[in-house]
Amino acid sequence: MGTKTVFAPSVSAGSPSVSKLLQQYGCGPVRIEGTDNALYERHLLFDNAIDIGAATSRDRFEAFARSVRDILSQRWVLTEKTYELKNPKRLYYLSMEFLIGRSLANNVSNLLLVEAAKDAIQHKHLDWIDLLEQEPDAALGNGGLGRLAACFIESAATLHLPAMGYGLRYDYGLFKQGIRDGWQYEQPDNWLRAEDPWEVIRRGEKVEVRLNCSFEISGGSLRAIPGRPSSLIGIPFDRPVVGYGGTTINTLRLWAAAAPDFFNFQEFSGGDFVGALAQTLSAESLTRVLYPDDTTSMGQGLRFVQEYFLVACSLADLVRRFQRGNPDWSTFSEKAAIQLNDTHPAMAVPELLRILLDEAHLGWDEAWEITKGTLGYTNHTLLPEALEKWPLAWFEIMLPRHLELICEINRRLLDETRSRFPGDEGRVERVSLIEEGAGRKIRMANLAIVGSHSTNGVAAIHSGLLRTTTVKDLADMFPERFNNKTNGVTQRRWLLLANPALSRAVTDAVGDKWITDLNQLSKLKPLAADRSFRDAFRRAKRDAKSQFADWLRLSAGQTIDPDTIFDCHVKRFHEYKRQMLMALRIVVLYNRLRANPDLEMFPRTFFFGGKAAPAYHLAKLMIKFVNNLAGTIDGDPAVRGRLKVVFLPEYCVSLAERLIPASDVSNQISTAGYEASGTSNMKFMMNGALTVGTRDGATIEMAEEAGEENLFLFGLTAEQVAAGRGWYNPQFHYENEPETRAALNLIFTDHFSRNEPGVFSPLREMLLTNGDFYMHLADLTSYVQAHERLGALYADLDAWAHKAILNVASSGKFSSDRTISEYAADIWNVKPCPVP
Ligand code: NBG
Repeated sequence: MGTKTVFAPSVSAGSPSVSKLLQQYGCGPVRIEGTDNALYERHLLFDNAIDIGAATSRDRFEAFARSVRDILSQRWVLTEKTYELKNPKRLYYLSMEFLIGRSLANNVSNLLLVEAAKDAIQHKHLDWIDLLEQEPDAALGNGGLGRLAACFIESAATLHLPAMGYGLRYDYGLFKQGIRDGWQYEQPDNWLRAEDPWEVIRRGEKVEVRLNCSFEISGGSLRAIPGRPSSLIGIPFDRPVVGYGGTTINTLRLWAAAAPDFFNFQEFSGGDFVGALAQTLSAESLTRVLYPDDTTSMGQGLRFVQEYFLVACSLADLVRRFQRGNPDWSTFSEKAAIQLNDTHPAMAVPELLRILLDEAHLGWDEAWEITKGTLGYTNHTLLPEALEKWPLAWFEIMLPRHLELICEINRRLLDETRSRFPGDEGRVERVSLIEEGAGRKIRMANLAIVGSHSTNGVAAIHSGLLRTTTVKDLADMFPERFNNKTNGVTQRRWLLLANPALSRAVTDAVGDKWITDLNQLSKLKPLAADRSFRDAFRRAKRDAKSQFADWLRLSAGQTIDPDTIFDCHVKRFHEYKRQMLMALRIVVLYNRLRANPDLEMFPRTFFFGGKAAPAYHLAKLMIKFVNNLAGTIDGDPAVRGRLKVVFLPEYCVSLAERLIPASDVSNQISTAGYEASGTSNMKFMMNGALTVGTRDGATIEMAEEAGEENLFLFGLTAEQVAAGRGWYNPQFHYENEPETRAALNLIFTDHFSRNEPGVFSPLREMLLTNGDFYMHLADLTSYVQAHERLGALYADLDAWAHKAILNVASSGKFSSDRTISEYAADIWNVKPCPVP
């Protein structure tokens, strides 16, 4: 693995000379390395005052990353200055999650400094791979929702939009996943153990957040002490968000919680030393850790305060910025658009209203119009267990003013409902912001919809279902607010950086404009039939596969054969994502091979990767099953060399960047109607994998773009799933389908759990006796058949390459540049503000 594997030279063609670039970054004669005042040497020696000869890999990484930050710093400052000067409407993206991954290679690439960095590495005899490996993934997110936010802010910067991300600076990101005896165990992700070279702390811009109560935190849970107001301090940490080309460098601002520095000195000197310090501890605990659940709302007090803290800090900050350049509050929504990434920051509705009423002293009507005009809300899931509802009592104790405002919003909403739909009390109950009952709750999705001018889903089918089922009554009342914005991913990270061999082949064939205009890939369509392009495509895939195999051998001691079909299912473990459906398919194949050793079948390697929420026992059991399946198959000489199952622990952004380019097959097999969009499906498509999938989420649109004949779609549609709810019975499939029955029997007779009898019986309940809510058995047969068609195609190398190339060529729509342009035009009304 040499340095050539990381940098895609495709970008050097036609890119400006290094000296010109350094001028763009205002760096004058300062060089990255090699002279007395070069950046790298200075950082290495002086930042930590170490002997250069004794520097560790981590020291070298930090020095290199800081050099890159130095280069971009003046542009970064200039970007903000330009916005201050031109005073454009700005976009603020509020998200509890930003799943950033690593930044070094991405920043170097987006700054167009690949060649310069290469030179520096050569002169300094640095090991680039080793350097990159020193950077921990910034895993401040769970999965798709957080990774989407990271792609979005990169696209916004590339499109020169005056945009800013706001999130929380968790001391601990998503847990690290280990596997012991097949079981997942969690370990803290101490990603800030060593100082992060990208972030800049801005103590001068701290904000104060007031709450109407105080807290005690013990054993990870929060106890509120009513009637004793307190405040928290939000300290901003800024990270550069480099747009491709390095002209716009936006900011991701992450808040860390701290105790106020004026905190109770009286108590301190009065002798309550421990009590006073404990206050600091509890304040800082607030942003200590990311909640590791992606699709459940857990109703924890600490999370509630985290959400409010994000909202309060961010709004105070952006309001302060607004006031610097704008004397007139009435122009607020012409100067700021705020997008709420899911309901997590939905407290922005009452918070903004409060600011406009209590601080700007506007009247209700004007304040309310401005609030709605400024806010937009994105829904990311229809799963009822994920729709946040917070106890009204918590608002009462912590945020009584906000509760008062919510009640007034609700009173007006219900009045309007009653006058528009007289006598329809059922509807009134459903649209209400308050769920009545023993413990009254605030429905955060209703609040976000009512308090904003736009509600969007993340793929066409999902936006449709949102409107027609999940929040139908609100959609009836405010139809003009509802719209769709199909997700996208940034091709800079997911193709240019992650897949240098394919990027090069693409650029050689159609030029490099695709880097900022992914629709250019459609020029590849005619080349699907071109022998030399097919060869180049195949070589690129083969390269990526053997590189992945090398990496797996070196990092985990696992041997895999790059000449098998790489058949992948990587995402969070969840029943609806149906990892068990893929596992059942493998058991069916296993049975076939055991019964008929001469069966013709192209050998396959199955990859699973993903984490389960720590409290989601069934998902953890699914991980255990996959691991046991892998072990049993490995130990069975009957299928050796033909089937291999690999569970990849610690699936994260960096692992996705290695695996996706190496994949032949992408499994997108959620129960139709349950995966809002999916985004890895797009990454696989861009990288030339073929999709086997249900008609769900954005996979439907992928098939529209590429032609259904170029994907392998199967299974029940969302309508069929919904219609089958009343009568579906998995027992029918068990009784009438011999292969289904044999597969389940093998599992239930402990073939994969010889030493742990009965361990998988909850899977039996899930799949069979408890009704198979996600309808695995209904789709198993057609799923197996879809893969048979795919296997037959693989035997014809040209036909396979043809389809795969057509998929790459049709992936243009799934750039987050397209998605962000749509948000900017339809929801935000934010225009580019190029930095000179
Ligand atoms: C997830 C959906 C995915 C979707 C991403 C990004 C949540 C709550 N939702 O299907 O499950 O691709 O959001 O929109 O994490």
